[in-house]
Amino acid sequence: MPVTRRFPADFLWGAATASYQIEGAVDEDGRGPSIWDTFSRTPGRTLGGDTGDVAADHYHRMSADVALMKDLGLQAYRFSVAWSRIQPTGSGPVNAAGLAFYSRLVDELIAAGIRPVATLYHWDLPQALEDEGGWASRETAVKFAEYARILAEGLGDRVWLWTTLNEPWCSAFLGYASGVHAPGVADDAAALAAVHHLNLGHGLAARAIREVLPEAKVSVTLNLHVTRAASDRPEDVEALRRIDTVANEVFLQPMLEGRYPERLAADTAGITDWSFVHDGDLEAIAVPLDVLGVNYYSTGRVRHRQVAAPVGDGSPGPDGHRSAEHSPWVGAADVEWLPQPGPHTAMGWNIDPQGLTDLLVGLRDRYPTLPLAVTENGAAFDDVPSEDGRVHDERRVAYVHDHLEAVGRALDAGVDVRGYFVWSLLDNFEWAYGYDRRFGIVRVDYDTLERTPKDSALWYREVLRAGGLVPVAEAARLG
Ligand code: IFM
Repeated sequence: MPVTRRFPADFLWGAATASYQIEGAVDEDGRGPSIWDTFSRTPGRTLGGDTGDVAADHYHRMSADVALMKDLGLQAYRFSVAWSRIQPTGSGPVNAAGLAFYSRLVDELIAAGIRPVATLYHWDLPQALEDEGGWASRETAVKFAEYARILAEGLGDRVWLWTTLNEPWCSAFLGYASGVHAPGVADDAAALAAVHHLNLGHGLAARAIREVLPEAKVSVTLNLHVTRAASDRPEDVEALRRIDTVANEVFLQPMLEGRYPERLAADTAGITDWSFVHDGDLEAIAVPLDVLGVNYYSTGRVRHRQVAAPVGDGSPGPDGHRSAEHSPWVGAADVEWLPQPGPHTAMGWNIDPQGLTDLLVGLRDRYPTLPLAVTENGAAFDDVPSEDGRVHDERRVAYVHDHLEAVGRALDAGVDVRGYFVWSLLDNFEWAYGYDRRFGIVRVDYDTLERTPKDSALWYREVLRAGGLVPVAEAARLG
């Protein structure tokens, strides 16, 4: 098979999923309820009223799914742990059956030659902790570190890479500002408190993991927003700065530089006084990282708002999450998001691979010694099986191909990118969009729960075999 671009021999090829999106079995083996159980069961919160009750039934099909990963040649698998399986109420003793599930998963991955990459938190907070204030409460950060310690003790050095948080921007701003994600709160001050407690939780959890496992590799995954200003007019440049601050800098700077952005307090002055930041917190947050995980899907464009914001600014933003009434862009009310030229995915997100190159190069320029990994990248399309039973998802193949090219250009520029994880291994519960949006390289038939590798999975297997890009046209032949 022709190889159009070679990647470094030690480049890690993987796929990613998250607990609530695939596991199902929400009432089994002592698992406690999470905020996503509550949220998805609340009428009107998810498309079609979908819940993660069954999802892809991975909890019962884990061994077969690992066999599938092996068949696809994955070198690493990024999964998340459901906190409420480990501690049903988010604190207190370990639920042995819950821990045993992840222990088996890790063992089976290793036996299959696949490196386990474990994320501690991918949005499914135990409901009992939300009842006590959730991420708006400092106590949640402290409990998160206790949970991290339990996992480090329970899974130990079998985990190849630990990730504290997945996309804390979504947890804070979609969960507590726009409220389109669980717990569905619309309170800007709570969202900013959540930002800080997520940052603090990250730092405390990283320290707890390293106390148990001094050799552990620790990371965090951020969905950094690649946004551009509509013009170089000062007010548009200022609009971009405001978005960058609450989208990216509010996580990057505390985690990597031990400070909050200089103008953050002024930007958010009418909302909070940041008195929840205590002495010593920033030192606790700025733990050394072994790798920074980057999730990337699309880009955005902003300008200074010309007219007063309508109720619910409806900004699509690169995350495409609209709220009827509330914006996730706290402290940036006079910023307007502009539609991006296509093509778009089924999420309505524009396809802009160069944004990924720019992001990786920009991070290297700022943090030259920090290794990076693309921990999520992929696309939802309305793919349907053909009469031959296969799923010819050529648009997903092209999307992944072009974004791997973009990673390649970053590597050419000398950026230290260690790996790539396609989102997602399986079709799954896409949060507020329920099962309506399919991101998998493997199709899941939600009636039978049967798995069918799409052409993208077969093509990706060839990429992994070759250790580099193979032409998109090969996908049709393979399928
Ligand atoms: O499905 C999500 C995932 O849980 C987090 N990152 C973005 C994906 C696509 O929306």
